Amino acid sequence: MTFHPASAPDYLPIPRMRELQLARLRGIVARAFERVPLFRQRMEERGLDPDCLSDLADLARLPFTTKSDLRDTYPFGLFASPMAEVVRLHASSGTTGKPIVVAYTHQDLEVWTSVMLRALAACGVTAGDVVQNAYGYGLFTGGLGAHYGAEALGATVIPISGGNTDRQINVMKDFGVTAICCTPSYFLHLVDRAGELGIDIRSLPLRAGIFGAEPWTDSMRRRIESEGGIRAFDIYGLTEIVGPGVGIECDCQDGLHLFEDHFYPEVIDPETGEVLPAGEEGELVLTTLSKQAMPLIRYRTRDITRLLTEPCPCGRTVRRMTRIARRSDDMLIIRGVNVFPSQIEAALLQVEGTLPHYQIILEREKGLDAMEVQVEVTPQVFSDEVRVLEGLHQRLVKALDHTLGLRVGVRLVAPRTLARSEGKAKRVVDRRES
Ligand code: DLL
Repeated sequence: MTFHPASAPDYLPIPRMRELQLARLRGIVARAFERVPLFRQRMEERGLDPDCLSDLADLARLPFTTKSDLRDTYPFGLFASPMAEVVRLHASSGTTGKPIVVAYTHQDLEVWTSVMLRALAACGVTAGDVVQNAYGYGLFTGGLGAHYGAEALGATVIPISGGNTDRQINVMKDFGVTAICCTPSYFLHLVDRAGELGIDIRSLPLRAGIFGAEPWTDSMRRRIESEGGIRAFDIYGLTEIVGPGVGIECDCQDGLHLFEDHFYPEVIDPETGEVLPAGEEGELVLTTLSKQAMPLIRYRTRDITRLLTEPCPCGRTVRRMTRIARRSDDMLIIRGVNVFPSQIEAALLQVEGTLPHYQIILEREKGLDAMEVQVEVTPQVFSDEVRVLEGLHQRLVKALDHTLGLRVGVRLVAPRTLARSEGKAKRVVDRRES
């Protein structure tokens, strides 16, 4: 595997890395303390100031940041740079109708590009590759994140974005694509569709896939690798921290290396908030060590993982985590889009004529996620004409599309059709195979 000079921090001796992290941590905590009122207030409530950090372990004394902090300070309340220095905004779903918004300075974009470059280099992408970037371009971080990293690496980037599967297949074939970036489920959909068109992806020059933005498994990797004739690498990231490029698998495909010179990992018990010893499974908490526009201290990702303790045979010294298989909250990822059941409920409540009884059914059709929301209608509406029901159906589809940014199926059902539960209502039935 060729070595790219930008990857040098991946191999720093561990004591050197810890020194760098501590120095950066002190700087970022001071910045957040001075510029972000919510963070300062929480530090002061605990009698803490930025000088309290004499060791990396002292980080555990600092307050957590959560998704609801981003929601409560919507849109710009956690920014630590004036808007004149903010050069990019991205956004992702929050737990209600409002998105969460994140900001980048020029320097933040450079860091993001550098970690994405290191991510692609770690899975063997080089300047000679032709990269089909099928992550969505726009407010979602996937498209632009992978784009700038691949360009900085010197690869040829095809900024095709998501969707339009037949065109994706033609481009892959005609442009000699050698690497693809998209969600793992979308890639399987591409393979299936190519088969229908009489094209065997295995006969094309494609050799690597950089797949993330949703959970997947080793059995799915085996399917992708055999049906696509490629090697499939897992990439992790989240909007709040930077976007894609927080962690990536290397050639060993055994855990994701974290770019911990920029994103400091801790694993906590999601119930108690206690930091767990290395190797134990819990919730990943990340601190951005260099983010200027929106530093996040101890951000609770809700993603469940475990840090690996053994050194990786690839020689990288940056720590690895196991792949993210689940979350400690109820967030669903549908075709790469984050969806909270609470958003669906909020959208349904905006439309008159439905009862607060609904169920979300998830299935995988031809490799793609399909979501149907079943909603009970009021007895009055139920006895109305078909025309009234159709109007209601359309309003619900619109409201959900508007809130989620995703077209989902809606089925109106008679009052008292959905199973009632004695305890927590079972809102989600997930029939997608892993
Ligand atoms: O999904 C960023 C991204 C884009 C990552 C492209 C990788 C590739 P969000 O939309 O904010 O950002 O969603 C972040 O998605 O907290 C995880 O729950 C989940 N997730 C992301 N990557 C993986 C992965 C992007 N490789 C949320 N495996 C995260 C499992 C993942 N879950």
